[in-house]
Amino acid sequence: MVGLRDPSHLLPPCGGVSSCPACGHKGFPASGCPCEQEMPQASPRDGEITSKPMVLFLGPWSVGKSSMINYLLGLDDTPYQLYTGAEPTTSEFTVIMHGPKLKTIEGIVMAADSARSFSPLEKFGQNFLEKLIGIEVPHKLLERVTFVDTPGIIENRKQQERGYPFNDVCQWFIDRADLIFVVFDPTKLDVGLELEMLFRQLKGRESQIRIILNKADSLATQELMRVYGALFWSLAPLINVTEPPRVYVSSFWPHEYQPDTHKDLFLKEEISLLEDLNQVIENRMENKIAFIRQHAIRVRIHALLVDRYLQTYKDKMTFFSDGELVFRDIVEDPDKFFIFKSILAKTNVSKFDLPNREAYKDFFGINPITSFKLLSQQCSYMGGCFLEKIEKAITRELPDLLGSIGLGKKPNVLSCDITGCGENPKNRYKKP
Ligand SMILES: Nc1nc2c(ncn2[C@@H]2O[C@H](COP(=O)(O)OP(=O)(O)O)[C@@H](O)[C@H]2O)c(=O)[nH]1
Ligand SMILES: [Mg+2]
Repeated sequence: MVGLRDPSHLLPPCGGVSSCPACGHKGFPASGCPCEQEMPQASPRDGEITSKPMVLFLGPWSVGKSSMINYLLGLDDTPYQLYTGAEPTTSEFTVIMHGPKLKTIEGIVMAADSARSFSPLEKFGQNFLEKLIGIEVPHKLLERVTFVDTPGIIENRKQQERGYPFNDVCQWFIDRADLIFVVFDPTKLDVGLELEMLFRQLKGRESQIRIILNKADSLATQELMRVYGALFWSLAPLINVTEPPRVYVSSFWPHEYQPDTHKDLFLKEEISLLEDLNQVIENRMENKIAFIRQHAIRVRIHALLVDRYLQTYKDKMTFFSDGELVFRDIVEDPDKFFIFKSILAKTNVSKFDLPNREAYKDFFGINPITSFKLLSQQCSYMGGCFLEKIEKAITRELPDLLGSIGLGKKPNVLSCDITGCGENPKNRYKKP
């Protein structure tokens, strides 16, 4: 294992001067308030819950994402090889999954198959489905994990030109990924708007992020150190966590490293990355339960907030009031009515879990307040109350389930597949 020096001293101080509306956090960077969460998306479907762990490859174009997948799966010089090149090559989201024989599956087919975890992607429209491709490969590693290759970020291209909501699609994958490799190469460390947007979307998924400084074989050791420092310097304002993310420095392709480069380091880094991948595969059940619990927490907070908006609306309404005006007043300035503060005061909600209040303007623009019922009215004699049930799931049932998995856990065959089952794991896919 390589002991990387603690690079936290490289992190510049938080640059912003504003304070977070959600929690009063001072001086957050341009990438947004660290305390605000996204609103809950549509409920997870069965296919998503039973799916294999997903590893997502993100980053600028031509940094070696497709080459890395080819390398990890040993696909180079086989008919399954993903296309790579120095120009922006991948324009599709490619899902590489296990299948009995090599097969390409069109996006429309994947989205139509409700047994697959990708059917919710249909909501991003036909233009996107044309840019979604599935490849089934009979590879052992893919029995346990699914890889997703993405089109690289191109800073000078406007999002609209892609013809589909690129950021929303990325967010969908980010929310579900068990491991997110954000790949860079030494020539593309500059941070532009698209990359900044990407890191904003990664907020809340910091523990899944691994930064890869790829193509390290193209630099001599001293130059590599400079680039490593520059990478942290560029990324620090974009990541709102005190602990710096794990950075893997190596060259993930099958060719020999250049003579004057730090070969031992690259090999050790690669082994660490494979161990990391193995951990994710081993923890898949825990991660799924954590995903469902995280979703339940968001749904609960959302329900409490909508309830608070509705209660405030009912309190303000008189016989002569114009409902539309009353509610607009509330939604324009929820703080005047202590909507968010009262949730913090009355319930055990963390201020860091509160969603972005601006999003509620859009939410109520689409879902009129009058279409909701108070939580106190959402109880039935047999079924109990909605709020109590979700609280029981968050505080008791899901943690109990997690505990029972921990107790019953045995080492599985898979760990041997990747690491060789020893103290010093072997990389099966590395050149001899
Ligand atoms: N020197 C070096 N070049 C690499 C490495 N990995 C990929 N490349 C080259 O970088 C270019 C872009 O690779 P590609 O996988 O298509 O990048 P993507 O756009 O991020 O998927 C190709 O010409 C690759 O041969 C590496 O580890 N070292
Ligand atoms: Mg590519």
